[in-house]
Amino acid sequence: MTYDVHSIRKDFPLLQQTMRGKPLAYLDNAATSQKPLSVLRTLDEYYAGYNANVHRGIYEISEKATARYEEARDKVARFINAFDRREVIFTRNATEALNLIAYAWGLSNLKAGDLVVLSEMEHHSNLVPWQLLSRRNGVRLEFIPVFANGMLDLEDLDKWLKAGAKLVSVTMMSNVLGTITPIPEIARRCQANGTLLVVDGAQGVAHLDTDVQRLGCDFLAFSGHKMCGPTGIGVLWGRRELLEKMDPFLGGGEMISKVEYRTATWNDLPWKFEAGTPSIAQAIGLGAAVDYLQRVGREAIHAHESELVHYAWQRLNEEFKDIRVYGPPPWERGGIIAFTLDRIHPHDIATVLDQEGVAIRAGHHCVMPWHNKLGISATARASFYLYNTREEIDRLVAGLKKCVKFFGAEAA
Ligand code: 7TS
Repeated sequence: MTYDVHSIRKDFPLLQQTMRGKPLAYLDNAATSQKPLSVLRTLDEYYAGYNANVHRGIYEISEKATARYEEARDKVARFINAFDRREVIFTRNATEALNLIAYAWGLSNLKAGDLVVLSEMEHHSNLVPWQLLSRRNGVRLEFIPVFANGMLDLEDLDKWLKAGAKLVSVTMMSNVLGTITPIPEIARRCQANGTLLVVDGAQGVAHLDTDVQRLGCDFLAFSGHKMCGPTGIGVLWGRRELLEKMDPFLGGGEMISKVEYRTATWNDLPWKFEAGTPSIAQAIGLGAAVDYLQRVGREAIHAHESELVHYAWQRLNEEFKDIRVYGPPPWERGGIIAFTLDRIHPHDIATVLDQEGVAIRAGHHCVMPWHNKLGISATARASFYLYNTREEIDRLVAGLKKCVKFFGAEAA
């Protein structure tokens, strides 16, 4: 079956609009994705038809809400091939899932001097929680270097594993360089050493066929809004034996079994980690997003994005002599491409492109330390998803040409 991007675009109402009077070319998917009608309708149906709290009401609409919420968990469990549905915990986003691991696992399993290894290209969400942990209990943080071609130095990882690293936490796909990290290989090395592996799947799960059993990691964190789902819903997947042993992250309703004034016992998995009223509509909406992505097919989506990034990489390098494109060659990356143009600030690039109806992001993309390491304050970044087209990349290139003409002439 051929990939029909034009019929896919029809599923996304937001893509039908104009921006600054021009058709919208939405190339900021690493920040958040657009939502298909099936997800929007699912949210509407919930609020208009069976809005009620879950796990507590003994009446029809509450039972329906509970059933749909738990069905969404089953869908997510199948989507990532979890061993067991109880391993899927709903959070607000990937950030909360990563914080949950740092607090609930890190605080009770790590002590001063224990080694936690991250990479140099981590998003702040997979860096600051570990810094907070380090401030509390004195764990030591070390960083696997990223080569100039955007790949991780795995020999350096081996060095830290040999030094007794207790936990490694790395991204599945870099949100700046687009690098697809070799998680199964990293997992093999961690396992052989008895080291836990956390994977930040905020970018990866939305774009790559994800099977936790094949990845071989111990925890995986991701966000619904980057994979056609609503904001306010994320997932922590973890191995059951680890989750069972962990203390809760947040306390409150739903996460308890029995409560007395001075003590309480915990609910079973996964609810032990879902304190308070959860993001009900959003979880059900995420279930609809999973259905949608599976209908299109994740391999087909990845192949489409890969073609787009090949095209973008080639056109950017051909058309601009003063361009610097960061990260690995297109065959080793996802649909993310960050670049700088000599003498033109990335924010100016984004502003000119906005006038052309092209939405990209400029800035440090919450990966400040990597930008600092390179001595740059910002990059411009285009990021693609299942509904983007070659014509939109042509419009990106045309907009950049205007930009070069405008600012290049001014700088000369
Ligand atoms: N990890 C990675 C690799 C990310 O790219 C992001 C968000 C997060 C974690 C955090 O996700 P959240 O849903 O919890 O916020 N990345 C971006 C970005 O690149 N531009 O905006 C958000």
